[in-house]
Amino acid sequence: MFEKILIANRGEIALRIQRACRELGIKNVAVYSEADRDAKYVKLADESVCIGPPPSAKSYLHIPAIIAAAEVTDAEAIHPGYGFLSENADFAERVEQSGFVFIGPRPETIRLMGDKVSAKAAMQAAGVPVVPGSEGALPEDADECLRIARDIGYPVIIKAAGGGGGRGMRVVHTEAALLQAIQLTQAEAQAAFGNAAVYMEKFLANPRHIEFQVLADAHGNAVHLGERDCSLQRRHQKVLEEAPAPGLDAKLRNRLGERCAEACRRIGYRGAGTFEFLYEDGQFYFIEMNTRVQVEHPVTEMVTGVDIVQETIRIAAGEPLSIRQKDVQLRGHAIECRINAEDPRSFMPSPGRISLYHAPGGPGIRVDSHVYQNYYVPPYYDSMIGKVIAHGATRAQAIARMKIALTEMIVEGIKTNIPLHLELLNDAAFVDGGVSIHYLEKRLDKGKS
Ligand code: MV4
Repeated sequence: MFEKILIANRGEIALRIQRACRELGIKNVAVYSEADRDAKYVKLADESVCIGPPPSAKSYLHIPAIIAAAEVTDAEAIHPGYGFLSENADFAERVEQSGFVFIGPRPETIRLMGDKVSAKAAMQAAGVPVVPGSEGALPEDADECLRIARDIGYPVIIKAAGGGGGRGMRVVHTEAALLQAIQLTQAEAQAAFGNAAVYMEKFLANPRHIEFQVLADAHGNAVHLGERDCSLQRRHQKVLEEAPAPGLDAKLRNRLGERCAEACRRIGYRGAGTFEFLYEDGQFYFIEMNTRVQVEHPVTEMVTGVDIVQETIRIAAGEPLSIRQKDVQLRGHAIECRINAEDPRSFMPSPGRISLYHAPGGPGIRVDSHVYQNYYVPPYYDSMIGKVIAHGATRAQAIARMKIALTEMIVEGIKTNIPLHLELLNDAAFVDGGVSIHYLEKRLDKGKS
């Protein structure tokens, strides 16, 4: 096992990785920008290194500064967390070329999944059901494109191979609009990703977003940890996630989860990964794979008892998975609310000093947050200040516990989205379970009129 790990991230996930290191008996090194000098994860770290000024491009995204920090502290491995450099194949490569272990998949795997065309082809070849669409990237020939769209049937969606997470997409409803939409998406893709390749899929009107968590080690073992329903989102930012997905039956879960685990074995996947699916009319359609630990990993930890972050570290150290598929039992239900420093109606960021702070507690409540009373929320980064996770024997109990927790929670001096969460937890359609990816935005639109 490693003796010392450098954590190339900030905020709650830096603290989360630090806790995993402590439990494994590994020393940790925090890196921080000048804006994060007073952050809790910096104070609690065994060692810390300032890597630059506040803007991410000059600190948390600055590869030479991070590698230099690992060199001066004599760390053996680098954990990237989520966001920032976590899915940057060039970073993973440079970490390894510098003699450190990158805690995550091989650079080739990150690159394969970063290109959504090659990711989809690899998963389809490995037996994962995908959205019907073009075979690979769209050809130059206009008539060919028209024929492909006619075969799929309108509406279709054009997506950039270099996109993902909602960037570089365009829905097309009629044949008359197709060719211009392809050209526009290609031009945008070239400008945004330096890759003009686009592909086409059947556009699903009202799906849910359900994702499967997997863990795979370097010895060919892979397991799935069930799924999360992340349908409640606004502008491609998840707001509330839960596990398991309401109404999904165990047979379908295990069938699809095993397909994902088998795909990992086939491609030699290593580390934690997430298979993103759209789910409509009882069918799963793969769209993308994330090659990192995700923000919402705690709901899976709460229902499986598996520490996903510790597993990523063990896997990177070459150890076998600590669990087999038969050891993975789902217990109860978990919900995560992302707490953001933002106006609950306008969604404008609300950085500033937290003048009063009380974290919730009680049965089944977990709080993953780096903030504290008098902490100054810097304006430079993501507005998420933490996550409240509620576990219960049933979904109804998890909802009830979450409502109690968020009612107890006090965050003053900045605005937060806690009022929005409390509204959602009382919403009849949410309480029923199984709302689509468009539900929250539609509900927010109605509130305006
Ligand atoms: C789709 C889709 C409907 N049909 N693909 C958006 C993010 C990116 N990961 C894929 N996305 C979508 N792909 C087909 N064929 C609708 C979306 C989509 C979406 C997906 C997941 C979560 C939220 C979303 C919000 C809007 C659109």
